[in-house]
Amino acid sequence: MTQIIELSAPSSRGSTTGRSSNNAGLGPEAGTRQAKPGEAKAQREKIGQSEPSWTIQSILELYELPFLDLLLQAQAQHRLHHQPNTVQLSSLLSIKTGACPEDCAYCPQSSRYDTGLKSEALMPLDEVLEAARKAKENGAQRFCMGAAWRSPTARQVDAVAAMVAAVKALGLETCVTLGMLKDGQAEQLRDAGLDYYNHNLDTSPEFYGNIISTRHYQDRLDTLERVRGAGLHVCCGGIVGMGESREIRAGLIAALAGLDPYPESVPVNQLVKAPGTPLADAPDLDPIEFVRTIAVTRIVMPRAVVRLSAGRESMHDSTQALCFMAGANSIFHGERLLTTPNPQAQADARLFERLGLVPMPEAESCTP
Ligand code: SAM
Ligand code: DTB
Ligand code: SF4
Repeated sequence: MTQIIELSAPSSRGSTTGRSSNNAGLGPEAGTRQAKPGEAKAQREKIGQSEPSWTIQSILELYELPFLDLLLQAQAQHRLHHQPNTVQLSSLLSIKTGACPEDCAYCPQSSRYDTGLKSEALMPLDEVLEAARKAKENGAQRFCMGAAWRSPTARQVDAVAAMVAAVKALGLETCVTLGMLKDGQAEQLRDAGLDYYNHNLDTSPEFYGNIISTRHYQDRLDTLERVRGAGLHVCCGGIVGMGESREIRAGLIAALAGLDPYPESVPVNQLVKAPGTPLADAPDLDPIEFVRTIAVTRIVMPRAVVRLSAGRESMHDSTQALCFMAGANSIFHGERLLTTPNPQAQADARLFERLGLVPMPEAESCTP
């Protein structure tokens, strides 16, 4: 029996989930399947032990489902673990831009490529706070600060820890992405008030060497272990649309699901093709394949918040709508990602209105 069937089998999912995938979620019973905030957490704790371990083959079987069956399964899983029609809003700020020594083939901030990006030193605390205040006014719940570093020095972590403490004091959830961490740095950031550390696996172990040569997969895993060991929430995902095969995408999802436990937050980035990078002319990924990737991620990591991350600026509203149907429940909100454009807040507000989506209540967004 494949894991596609096991997903809906009463014995593998606990007593609250025992229904056939064919009637799950969207039929007349849909109302009774929507987890209320308190229930969702209790349900997850019950389910925790019995989640299947995913192989690349079983993930590929999900990918190969008829599109509508896949979407239905994904939305059904979504409704077991998350409040439907709610989307978490994070805002991003590049606190240190460009001049990165790493050679990530997708990244406009690598010093190895001539991308025309103007490098900027670490931002002063007051400017970071001003940006965080604005993000909060505009409805963001989480403020994510990104730095173009391979790995931060002790002094750089001191400076970022001060930013984390100040942003947290505004009543925002905090997230940073600073590259690889050394022993003790995750604990320092946690003590400053950090909620999430973002560190992406980016792609499958097999494909990694095609994209990055200046660090190894194991380096990423080691940092993720330090982050988890410090008790921080893990935000870890990857990028699709880098010319990889479906099997590579499945390999990425298997690697994410194999983290123990799997990340609380999983950003799925569609490559933003930055001029000057080796991937500037990567072939477009079929939007349906992108939606499939979101759906498979949702099914394989049902309790995670799945973030429809980079790439929305060039994505049709209908594709985004399908991504929400497939279980995406977080976005970056605000007109910039790190160095590239993101949809205008007004455009997102219109899309939410058209789709009947609302921002996720804060209590729901922090501890999935
Ligand atoms: N330097 C740190 C690191 O690499 O961990 C933190 C910042 S880095 C820009 C954060 C993540 O942004 C990367 O891991 C990658 O997944 C994503 N990213 C960077 N450039 C991208 C692009 N052009 N399109 C999509 N995602 C991108
Ligand atoms: C993540 O997975 N995606 C965000 C965030 N984590 C830091 C970054 C996307 C960057 C897109 C390219 C840019 O704007 O520079
Ligand atoms: Fe540097 Fe991070 Fe960009 Fe890689 S992804 S080049 S490590 S900023």
